[in-house]
This record gives sequence, C-alpha cells and structure tokens, in this order.
Amino acid sequence: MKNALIFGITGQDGAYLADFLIKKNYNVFGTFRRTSQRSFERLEKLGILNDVTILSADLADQVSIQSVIKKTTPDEIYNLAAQSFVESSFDQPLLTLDITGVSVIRILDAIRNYSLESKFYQASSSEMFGNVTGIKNEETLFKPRSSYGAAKILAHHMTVNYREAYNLFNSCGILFNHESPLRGLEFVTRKISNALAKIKNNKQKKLHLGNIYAKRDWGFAGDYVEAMWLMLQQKKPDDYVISTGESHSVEEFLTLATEYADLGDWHDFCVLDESLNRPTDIDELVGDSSKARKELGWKPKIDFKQLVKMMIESDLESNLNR
Ligand code: NDP
Ligand code: GDR
Repeated sequence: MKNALIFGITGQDGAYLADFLIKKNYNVFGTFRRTSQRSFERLEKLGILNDVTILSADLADQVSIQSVIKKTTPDEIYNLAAQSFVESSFDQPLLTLDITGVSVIRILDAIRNYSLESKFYQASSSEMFGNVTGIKNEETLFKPRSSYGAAKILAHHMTVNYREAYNLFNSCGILFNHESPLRGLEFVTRKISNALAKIKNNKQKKLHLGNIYAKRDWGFAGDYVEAMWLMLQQKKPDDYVISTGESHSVEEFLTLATEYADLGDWHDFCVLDESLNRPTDIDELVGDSSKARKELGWKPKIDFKQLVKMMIESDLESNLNR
C-alpha cells in the first residue's frame, strides 16, 4: 500500500483527491490547521472521513510541516493548501504571499532533508498567466494580476528549481478553474448555484455579482484530481496545463444556471454591483491541455453544461432539505 500525504485535504480538491486515492487503495494522510471550529464537512459529504488519517499542520509553521512528512513517510505528497481566493489576496497580500507562495519552500526543504524519495505535486494555477491574450500552454509567459497569482508563480518556480537543483520528483499542474458541488461558497460559480437555490426556496431575494463579463475555462474538480495523480505516475517529473479548452463568461454560467433552476430571467433578481469588481481582474482564461492529453492520457469527462447542471441540482437538493 502506498502512502499519500495531502496538504489541504479539507478543501474542495483535497476531498476529491482523497476519495480518488482511497479508491486506488492508498493509505491517505491529510493535514488540517487549527481553527476555532473544526470542519471536515467535505470529507463527511463524500463519506470518507473515517478512511483518512488527519494530522495537524499549518503551512505557516515549518516544524509542523517537517513533523507530518517524517511521520507519514509519504510516497506521494500533494500540496493543495493555499489562501486560494483571489479576491482576498487584494486584502491580505502578505498572508497570501506567505501561505500560497513561501510555504511551498518550507515543504520542498522538508522533502530535501527528510524524504528525498517522495514524489511532489504542486497546485499551480492559470492565474499565473494573468491577462496574456490567447490560449495558454506550458510555454506561455506569466503576467500575474494579483498577489495570489504572484505567489503561485513563486511557488511554481521554486518547485521547478528544487527539481533541477536537487533532483527531486516535483511536478506542477497548471490547473484552470475547476468547480463542483463542494466548491467554496465565495467562488462565483458556487455563489450563483447556492443563491439560485435559495431564491427558488424563498430564502434569498437578490444575488449581487461583480464583473459578469469575465471568461473562465471551467472544468469539474473530480476530473482534475485524476490529472494530479497521473502526473506523479510518470517516469519523469514535468509540468502540465489542465483545462477543457473552452471559455465561458460568468454571464453564460448565470444564464444557464437560471434556466436549470427554472427561475425565468436573471435580470429580475441579479444586481450588478461595481463594489464587487476587483482592482485588477483577468478578462479571459483558456488553456491548451494537449500536452497532458498526449502524455498523461487525460481528458475532462464533464462538460460546461453538465457542470452547471450538477451544481444547481446539488444546491437545490440541499436547500430543500435544510
Ligand atoms: P480550497 O480553498 O477549497 O482549499 C484550500 C485548502 O488549503 C483548505 O484545505 C485550507 O484549509 C488549506 N489551507 C489554507 N490555509 C492554510 C494554512 N495556513 N495551513 C494549512 N492549510 C491551509 O482550494 P481548492 O481545493 O479549490 O484548490 C486547491 C489548490 O489548487 C489551491 O492551492 C488552489 O490555489 C489551487 N488551484 C485551484 C483551482 C480551482 O479552480 N479550484 C485552480 C488552480 C489552482 P481550511 O479548510 O482550514 O481553510
Ligand atoms: P478565480 O475564481 O478568481 O478565477 O480563481 P472566482 O470564482 O472567484 O472568480 C471568477 C471570475 O468571476 C468574477 N466575478 C466574481 N467572482 C466572485 N468570487 N464573486 C462575485 O460576486 C463575482 N462576480 C464576478 C471574478 O471577478 C472573476 O473574474 C479561482 C480560484 O480557485 C483560484 O484559487 C484558482 O487558482 C483560479 O480559479 C484558477
């Protein structure tokens, strides 16, 4: 049985990856950080909380990172932990640079000192490309538009540097947006699906949104965690773009979600609120994942319409039961 250690197991991707690895017969360890109220909600929703071993570690704390790596002797380490909300990175740039960026060096150095054989996956992001126009691949230059994007670039370059300098098996997945019924409520897709379910059930009247003209390449998180695993099963470490290759605007997501929720015209309940616009945003992100499709044999299974439907149906059902 292989040991896998997931930093960020309580997040959206952490939960789906843990589920995926359990089905592959891995012994799964995951980290949580101490907060005033523990939440393993996503692991509970997938019914896997009792199938994983939870250990305490905060990415701000080198000692705890070293300790979990020594304790678990992992064959594979997945770093999915981060301050992952772009909007918050404008309010908390230093925290974001530390947790999303610098912390990765803490993990890399712990691997170098205590666990040289561990394969390492770093969650890089399409936010690193910023407003570079056109379809993005592994060769595209980075021009970030937020401290989140800048932090991910630092983490990305350091992961590559430790691979080259110390011969570590480090791979970066440059993932474009991926969503699911387990997505955090502050991200725009889940904010929409959750609000529509509440409006349908007379628990909310209005939905305030910012820049609905932004376009993103949205896939399903369940499909994307398979790509993470595939990267660590290759003979050599490398970096891969993971995306669907299609972009859709927030407005398109909203229109389709409104249709699936059978709520008529979104103009009747949606307020365009300029105070929600970011100081700098990215107009459009669309990725070319042909390298991953060719070398990993990966492709997304769920398309945009199926994703919107899945999220709406899940929120309608849980709002009915609440
Ligand atoms: P989530 O925000 O759902 O999960 C983030 C995880 O990081 C949570 O488990 C969170 O713990 C943990 N975390 C945050 N701060 C710390 C800290 N100081 N110490 C330890 N753990 C911490 O993100 P996703 O699952 O959506 O994303 C996973 C990774 O992939 C992130 O690195 C994200 O930046 C990146 N990414 C995501 C994309 C997407 O579209 N989802 C696209 C590209 C990259 P807690 O539960 O306590 O908050
Ligand atoms: P993003 O996701 O910033 O792409 O980062 P988010 O869903 O937050 O925003 C997508 C786009 O929608 C616009 N938008 C709004 N966004 C939010 N959250 N709330 C709103 O009310 C709203 N109105 C319009 C935003 O301006 C933006 O253009 C996600 C995260 O998962 C990152 O961790 C990851 O790295 C990237 O995707 C790829």
